Amino acid sequence: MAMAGKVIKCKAAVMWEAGKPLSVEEIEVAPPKANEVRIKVVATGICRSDDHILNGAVTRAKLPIILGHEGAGIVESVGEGVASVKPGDKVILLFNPQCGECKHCKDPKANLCLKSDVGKHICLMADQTSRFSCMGQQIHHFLNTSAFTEYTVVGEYSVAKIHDDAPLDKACLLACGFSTGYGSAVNVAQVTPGSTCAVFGLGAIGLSVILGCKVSGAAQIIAVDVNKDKFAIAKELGATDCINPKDHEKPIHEVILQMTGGGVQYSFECIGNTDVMISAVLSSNYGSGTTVVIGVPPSSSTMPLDPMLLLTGRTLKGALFGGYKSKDRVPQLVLDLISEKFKVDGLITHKLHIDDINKGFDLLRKGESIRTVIHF
Ligand code: PAD
Ligand code: ZN
Ligand code: ZN
Repeated sequence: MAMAGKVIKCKAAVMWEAGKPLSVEEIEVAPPKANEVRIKVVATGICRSDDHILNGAVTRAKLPIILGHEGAGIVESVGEGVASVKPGDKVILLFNPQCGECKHCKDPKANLCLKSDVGKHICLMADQTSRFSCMGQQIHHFLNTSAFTEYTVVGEYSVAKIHDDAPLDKACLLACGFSTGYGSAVNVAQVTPGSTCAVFGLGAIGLSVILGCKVSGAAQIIAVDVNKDKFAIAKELGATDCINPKDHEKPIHEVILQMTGGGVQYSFECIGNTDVMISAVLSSNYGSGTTVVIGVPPSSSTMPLDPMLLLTGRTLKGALFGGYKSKDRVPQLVLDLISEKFKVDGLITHKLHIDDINKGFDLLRKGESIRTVIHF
């Protein structure tokens, strides 16, 4: 490849400061070092987890930084020792990596690879340096991925080769939103046929939970959101009931207990609001209910929960990336997308050029978009 081994100059959206819009700049992207891969990003979704950093609710990332983690693209060049991908391959970025060697990768029940930067926020490559610079300044990496740039560099454990027929503008949602939600239902909760479910928050995550509940054969799927504009798409994807806490005087868990004669078997928090996490537990069945926490709360949050709720047979769990081991499972999910076992089209409401990325964040904050997919 023409640029292999050389610095590439390209466009990227840089976050210099929390609470300010991203700044689209020309940056330099260094070539990949050993066990690293340089990728031309083709499409990337805007996830609420990017906005948590940008709006300052989550304060752990190092600045300046290139956000974005829901990306798909094509390998440009590879460093020494890379065996699983080659230039020209279609790939998906893995914010939740799979190195295959750490204690968690070797545990069939765990999916949180120790190479993950979630909760650590080192925001650098494995050798503690960055491959990005802008106007002479080092720019940090986000969640081992950084997708709001035409070219990015990631460790080999943070990228999966996918089928050549994959439509990258849709497959990018499998890098986060879709897989996280769908896997939370299918994998983490293991929703059973004929069961009752409640899904709190109808963004890409919550709507993908609905898809997972439906494919698992749930009989009742109650969708909860404060924005009634989300209800049409929720119904289209499989929700049987849509309820808005603003329409009820009593707490929403009491409404759900009444609707279900004692609570749902599975509830999912897909917002990142600790009060709603408690509502989700309170909505679950006495004796057997399971609640899965997916939403990322603001930094330093805690949650007062009556332990009697757990003693009386409820289970509270949480997971990243739908519990999937990413490098193993994402290529399979892409095959299911190609064969139309599921569709993500309904989740993509907007497509914007990287120059207009701040408009994408405005749409998300106003509740007008599900996923905006950025192209370059
Ligand atoms: P989103 O902002 O598109 O969707 C959230 C939805 O919740 C919106 O429709 C809101 O209207 C709704 N909402 C807000 N407050 C309330 C409330 N009090 N009651 C009911 N509904 C409410 O976000 P998203 O779908 O992109 O992400 C959802 C969360 O999941 C967010 O916190 C994100 O950071 C987290 C996430 N987790 C993982 C993971 O691996 N666990 C991955 C990706 C995203
Ligand atoms: Zn995400
Ligand atoms: Zn690992």
